[in-house]
Amino acid sequence: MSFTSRFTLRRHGLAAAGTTVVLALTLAACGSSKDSSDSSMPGMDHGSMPSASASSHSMDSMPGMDHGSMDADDGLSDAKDGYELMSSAGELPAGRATGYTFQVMGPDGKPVTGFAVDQAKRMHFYAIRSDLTGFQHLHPTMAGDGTWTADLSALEPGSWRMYASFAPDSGTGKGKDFVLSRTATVPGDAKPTPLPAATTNAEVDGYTVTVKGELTAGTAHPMTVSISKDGKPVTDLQPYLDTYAHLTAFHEGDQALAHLHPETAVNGDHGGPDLSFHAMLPKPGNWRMFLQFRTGGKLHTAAVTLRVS
Ligand SMILES: [Cu+2]
Repeated sequence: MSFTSRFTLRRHGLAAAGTTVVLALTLAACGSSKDSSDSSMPGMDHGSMPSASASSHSMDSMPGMDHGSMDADDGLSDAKDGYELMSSAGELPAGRATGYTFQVMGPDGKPVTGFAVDQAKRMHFYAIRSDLTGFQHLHPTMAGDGTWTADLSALEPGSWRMYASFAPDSGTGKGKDFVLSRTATVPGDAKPTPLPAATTNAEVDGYTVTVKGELTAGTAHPMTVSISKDGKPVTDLQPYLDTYAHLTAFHEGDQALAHLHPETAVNGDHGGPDLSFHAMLPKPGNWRMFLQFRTGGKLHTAAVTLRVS
C-alpha cells in the first residue's frame, strides 16, 4: 500500500470522527436522548478500516483475506496458514554476540527462499526479553537453502522471544504479512526489570520523543510522535527503512507484537518534527514501544511505555 492511499484512509477516518463529534454535540445541545453519544454511530467504527491491522502493511492482497483477525496478528504463534518458523536454537549463550539461525517452512514442507521486500528488507527480526528489555531489531541474511542468520548482540539471561516478520513472494502466502515467533532461553541468573511507568515522553541520545494520542485496544487511532532536541523541533530526520521512524511495540505479560507504520511521506533528510501514525494496538494494557529514527547517519532507539485502555 502506498503512503498516498494510507494517508487518504487516515484522512477519511479523521473526517468521519470529526463529523460524528460535531453531530453528537449538536444533538446534545438540542436536548436529545443519551443515544446521541452512542459510540456505535456510523462513522465511529475505525476498526473496520483496512489499515487497522497493526502488522498488516500489504494492502494489495487477495480478495477474501482476513485483515481483521487480531489473534493471527499478535506475533505469538510459530505457525500460521501453513507457514512455520523453525529453529534449533532453543538456548542461546549469555553475555556475548551470537547468531540465531532459523528457517521459514512453507505449506509444501520445504524452506521458503523467496521473500518480498517490505520496508526495504526481505526479513525483519526482533528479539525481546520477557520483561520487555533488551530490544533488538535486525535484518538477517539468508543462505541459498533458506536458512537465515540473525546476528544478535549480547543477551542477558532470561526468557526471550524471537520474531520473524516477512511476506513470501510466491505460494499460498504470497502478498501476505507474517509475524511468527519462538522462545529461546538464555541461561544464567535472570534479573527482571520492572516495566517503566506509562508516560508520553522518552529521552534518547539527547533527543526528546513525545507521543500524543488516546489509545484504545482494537481500534485504530491517530497518534503523533514529535521529536525535539534542546527544546527545538528536529527537522533533519533521515529515512530509515523507507520511513522517518520505525515503531515496534510489545505487550506487557505476553509479548504480543504490534508494528506501527508512519503515514508521513518520506522526502529526503529533513523529516520531522511531527510524525503521524495509524496506531492500532490489539490488546489493553501496557505496551513497551520502541521508536527508531536516524539523524546524521546514526540510528536512535527511544523506548516509551504506552497505556492502552
Ligand atoms: Cu526491520
